Amino acid sequence: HGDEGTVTGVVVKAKPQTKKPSMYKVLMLNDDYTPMEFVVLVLERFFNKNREEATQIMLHVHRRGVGICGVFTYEVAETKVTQVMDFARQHQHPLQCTLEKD
Ligand code: TYC
Repeated sequence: HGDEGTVTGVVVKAKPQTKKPSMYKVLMLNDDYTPMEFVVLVLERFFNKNREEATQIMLHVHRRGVGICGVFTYEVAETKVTQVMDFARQHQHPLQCTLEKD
């Protein structure tokens, strides 16, 4: 009797009330038919790249097969992909763009 054993405590940690959203990469894929100039235009128009940055990304995709256009929250990334795919289709280019969790 007397001692009923050690009382173990439960550690309660304050949870941060904000959490960072998951981020998504928008990827551009190479193909044999889309003109280089069109890819540069897409990177300038939809990803706010200047001519030099856009050219570097385009050449990276051309040589390596895939490249990163930018990293965004899911909703923004999905909107970019849709905009690029619609724009490419309007111009009858096979350019492909996709999204991948960061
Ligand atoms: N490979 C294309 C060509 O030689 C250029 C190109 C680059 C196409 C990047 C798509 O995402 C791309 N005309």
